[in-house]
Amino acid sequence: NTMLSWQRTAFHFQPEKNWMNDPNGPMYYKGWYHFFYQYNPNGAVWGDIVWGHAVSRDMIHWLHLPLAMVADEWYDKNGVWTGSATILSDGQIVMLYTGSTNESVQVQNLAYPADPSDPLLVDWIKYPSNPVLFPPPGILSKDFRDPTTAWLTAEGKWRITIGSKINKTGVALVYDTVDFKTYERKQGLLNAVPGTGMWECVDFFPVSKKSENGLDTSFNGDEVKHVMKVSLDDDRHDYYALGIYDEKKVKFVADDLKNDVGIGLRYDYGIFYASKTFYDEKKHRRVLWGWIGESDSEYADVAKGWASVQSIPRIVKLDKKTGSNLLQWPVAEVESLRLKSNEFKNLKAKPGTVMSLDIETATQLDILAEFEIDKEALEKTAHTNLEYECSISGGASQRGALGPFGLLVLADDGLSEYTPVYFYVVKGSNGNLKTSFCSDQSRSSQANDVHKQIFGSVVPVLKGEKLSLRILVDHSIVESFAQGGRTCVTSRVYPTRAIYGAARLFLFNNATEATVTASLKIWQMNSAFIHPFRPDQKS
Ligand code: DQQ
Repeated sequence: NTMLSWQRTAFHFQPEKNWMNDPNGPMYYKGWYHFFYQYNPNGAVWGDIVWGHAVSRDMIHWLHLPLAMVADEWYDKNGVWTGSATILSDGQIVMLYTGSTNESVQVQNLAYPADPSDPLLVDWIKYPSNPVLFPPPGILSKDFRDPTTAWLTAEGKWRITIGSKINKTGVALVYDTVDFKTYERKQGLLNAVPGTGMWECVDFFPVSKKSENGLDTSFNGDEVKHVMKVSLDDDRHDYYALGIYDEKKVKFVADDLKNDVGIGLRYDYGIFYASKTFYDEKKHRRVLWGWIGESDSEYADVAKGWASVQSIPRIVKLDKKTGSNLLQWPVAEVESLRLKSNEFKNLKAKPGTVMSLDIETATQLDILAEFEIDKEALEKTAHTNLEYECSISGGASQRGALGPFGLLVLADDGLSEYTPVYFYVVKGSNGNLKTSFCSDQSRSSQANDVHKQIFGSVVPVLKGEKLSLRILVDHSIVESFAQGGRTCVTSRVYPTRAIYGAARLFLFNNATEATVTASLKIWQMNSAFIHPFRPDQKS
């Protein structure tokens, strides 16, 4: 359907056609980044799930490979579901994944490369004695899935965790193994949070308190905090907590139990689910992948013949300045797609301004922007008890003294369609400023079969910091990062007019009091030309 073909992204990973969901088994091996994903080879809706596979030198330019695993055994007949890779100390690769059996029981299975000397890892063998794990007593047969990457214990065993639920409490079960074939269930739970329901795609990894580098999953010690991430099936968002992992007690204890209810931070306040990290030993960083679904109708997905994209891989690290959240930032490799740039320095936007930024086309962009509110307005603005929450606000049209201001992306000339990505600052009753970072889809499209929510959350802004944002615009995806990645918001938008050459970019300030000074650098982005692998590219 050519009417809808503009929605295909140019530099976000997606298969050539059909449905995709969770990232699976990401890793770096013999010079190649490997990416597997939940895939329906038969259509643009979820079902018949198998493992798609692609490889890349830089996590931006991808080559599609044949399916890695299909549903050809009784123990994965109803789906080759999500799993993770572990690279053993001798370089061997172990893949654990969930199979939905012929009777729809969730079991864990082992697979490994048929030829470890093949850097592309094209062929996979399923362990002949699969499954290696069945749902344990007290766990329902459909509540046992998505094994993590394994990490080493002090006694030299490999440990994994698997998400589940007990009544309405989301839980992470723990198993130790030596050979990945037989497992010992550890008593207790790595973590459990009442009321959160089924935990999908648990991820568990260390982040350094000192270094900017990422850490191998097995790393532990005083210089480390642990991250526990769960994907909540009930509300389809990825939540995380920072905390301490006690290996002996087989327990993760979140730092902030009172505000968090154990697991209250979000990777992304927009559309971002079933995410998974891996340690990239080539560049010593921890990299996060997340599934970004559609927010149009299933009917539209079938018409366009595909559904879902993956986020640009993000580096994840501890925010050393706050100590209480992660930072996420697109891998530097995406900058290799930057083409011509435009710079705008110290643009003054008075209250109520909309200013066109003349940059030619505006469908494939990398935008960096900084904003400063004039001091006078900051001082004279009255304190208020009003709270601002992006998702229940009036979006970019709700005016306050100190916001909203930011950018209108994927806008058309007449502003019949636009997506504001903005800051909204409130001066609280104690005189402190509280900043929200939001993405407003309410006027993003003339189409009426698409979701038009307002996404976002509070973003910590420390003394002396300017407000800063980065936005990656790629046709139907807007991936936004505030304050170096403290708060991230990803949305899908489906304009009908602001497409191709008709798409524009505007600066806006809809505050009533504040004049805002903005400086921006905006790059046109090349396409990544993701395509099937051809043998001449092997070198
Ligand atoms: N997707 C997979 C499951 C996982 C869910 C099935 C999360 O393994 O729990 O496609 O999106």
